[in-house]
Amino acid sequence: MGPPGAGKGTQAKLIAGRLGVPAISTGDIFRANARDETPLGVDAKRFIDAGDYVPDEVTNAMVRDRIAEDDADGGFLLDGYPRTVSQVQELDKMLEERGYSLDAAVLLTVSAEELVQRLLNRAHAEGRVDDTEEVLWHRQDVFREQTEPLLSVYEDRGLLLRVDGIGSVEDVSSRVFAELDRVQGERPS
Ligand code: B4P
Repeated sequence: MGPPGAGKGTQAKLIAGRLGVPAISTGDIFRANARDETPLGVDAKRFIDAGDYVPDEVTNAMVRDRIAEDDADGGFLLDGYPRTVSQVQELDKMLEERGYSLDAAVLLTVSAEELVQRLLNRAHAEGRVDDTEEVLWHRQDVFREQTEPLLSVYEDRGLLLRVDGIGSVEDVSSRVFAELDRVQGERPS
């Protein structure tokens, strides 16, 4: 978890690689669908370009299908999901139905100024023409309003690991690995 540009996608790939599980990124799935101009992609693109979240029903159904795939049998990492209270409730149901439980929720913390700068750099490098500064600030507001309330949910469950997301990609992943190793060491085997 983390605000837009915190490096969720960047770190998700590294963590999933280390754990040998798939990284399931809702943002990546939406973008792949948008590129292929599927009905899901065309629908999602309107929301993403405006800096808003894709509606919960669409996102939840997509995750439900994805975690039912064979490669998720041995565990998986969710990147950018859940992002709303309703997504937490749906994820809880999905996990319960399949007999799974969450090991940890990793939050990457980064200041809003650094985030907008990173995303402007990415927009420039990757030609994401719709990532204007106005939309990027709106994304930060949407995170504060809709996703920040989730942090206390996972904190209350004793699952939230806060990791400083500032520094090189390697520094941040070392911190994430150290936190994951720490909680694994503390749990009964
Ligand atoms: P995401 O794909 O999740 O993208 P993001 O929040 O913009 O970026 P992320 O945090 O993954 O940062 P990244 O590693 O790319 O979501 C895109 C959109 O999809 C959302 O806005 C929303 O509309 C929709 N969506 C996705 N999930 C949804 C859900 N569950 N419900 C509803 N809607 C949903 O890194 C960003 C940049 O920073 C990159 O350029 C990277 O190179 C750079 N960077 C990374 N780590 C760095 C570091 N340590 N130092 C400097 N730069 C770094």
